[in-house]
Amino acid sequence: MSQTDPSKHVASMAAGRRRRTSPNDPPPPPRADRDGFDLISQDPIHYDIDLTQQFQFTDIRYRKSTHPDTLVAEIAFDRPHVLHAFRPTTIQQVQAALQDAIDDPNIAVIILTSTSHAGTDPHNKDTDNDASSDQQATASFCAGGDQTVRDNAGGYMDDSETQPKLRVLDLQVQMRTCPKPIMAVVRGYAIGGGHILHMMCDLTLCSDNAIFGQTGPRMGSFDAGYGCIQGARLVGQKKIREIWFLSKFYTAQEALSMGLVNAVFADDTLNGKVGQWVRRMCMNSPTALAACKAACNAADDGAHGILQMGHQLTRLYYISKESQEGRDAFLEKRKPDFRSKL
Ligand code: S0N
Repeated sequence: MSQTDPSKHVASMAAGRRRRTSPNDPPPPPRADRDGFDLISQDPIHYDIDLTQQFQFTDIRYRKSTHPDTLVAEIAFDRPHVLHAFRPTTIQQVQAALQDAIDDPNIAVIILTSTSHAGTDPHNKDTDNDASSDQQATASFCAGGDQTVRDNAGGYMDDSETQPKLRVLDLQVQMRTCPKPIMAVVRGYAIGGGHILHMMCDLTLCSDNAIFGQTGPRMGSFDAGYGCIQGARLVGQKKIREIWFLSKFYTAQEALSMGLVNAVFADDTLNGKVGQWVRRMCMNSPTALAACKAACNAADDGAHGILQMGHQLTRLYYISKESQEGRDAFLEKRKPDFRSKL
């Protein structure tokens, strides 16, 4: 798949900055591409590195794009036989991939999705285009905790655990504190714990076949943490209570109208739109995005939220001459002269 011509980006960024020749000139007429966003390529992202085998991942696919326009790590649930429901092993692998993506300076944006592809329609299981694929399963982003490994002793248990755990809660925190934008790309079902994971993402783009909902009260479970708190922040107190108390499902358009997702696209255009959104974020300042994310979370996350803001502040302070003077003075066994470095 071809990547964008970088000169197009320059043109797109310049589109909104055209100078008037005289102060009396009228402002340029409004255009759909006034800020250049519509000029950005909608080519789907080309992933040139597949790290799934290297990390010995069994439950997820982990890929990266190293093209400078699309510095993306994609983490995709890959358990289609259970509609990408997660077991502890799945969550551990998502956490390992996420940490790798956070630590990789060449990754700007992280995508959380599933291996469900265009053409798998949860409303009609017979519409899958690829007859040879196990994607004959209903399209799904994630159907929540795998109920076959739900243990009676207070959590989920598989061979990877020494005792039952609710490991997905650790993943939620890791996503929340991740300094890079995480975008959910949802096809089909985002249900239960899977729905909460999309809510934990900074952005959600979905196919018009997406279906959203919490099932906990029907399945004998609930998430009294971010599942309720972040949900209320997104859709409001009345609506999140409806979502939990009624445990019914919502269409993509309903999700859009209640502020649960950023945008809905026709299934066969979704990958291109994802490429467009990612390319714009890759043009923008990583520190600005990290600080905005920390600021959006700060008020709700108490001391932990302030910690995230403080992390960015301290990182920038470490880069300053003033901060380095403290270290240098210590190493040179002299009194620091901070004022000379202001
Ligand atoms: C999504 C639904 C509505 C799709 O229905 P459809 O299209 O009819 O497909 P099915 O035939 O039902 O499904 C296809 C195959 O997939 C299996 N499957 C689906 N979901 C799961 C699942 N969650 N666990 C295990 N298997 C699943 C089906 O069994 C079927 O397999 P076969 O073909 O072999 O029969 C429908 O599938 C549905 O309603 N699924 C269940 C959705 C659900 O309730 N999810 C779990 C909700 N709970 C959580 O996610 C809790 C998460 C959690 O860890 C947590 C977090 C914080 C605090 C607490 C908790 C906690 O667990 O308590």
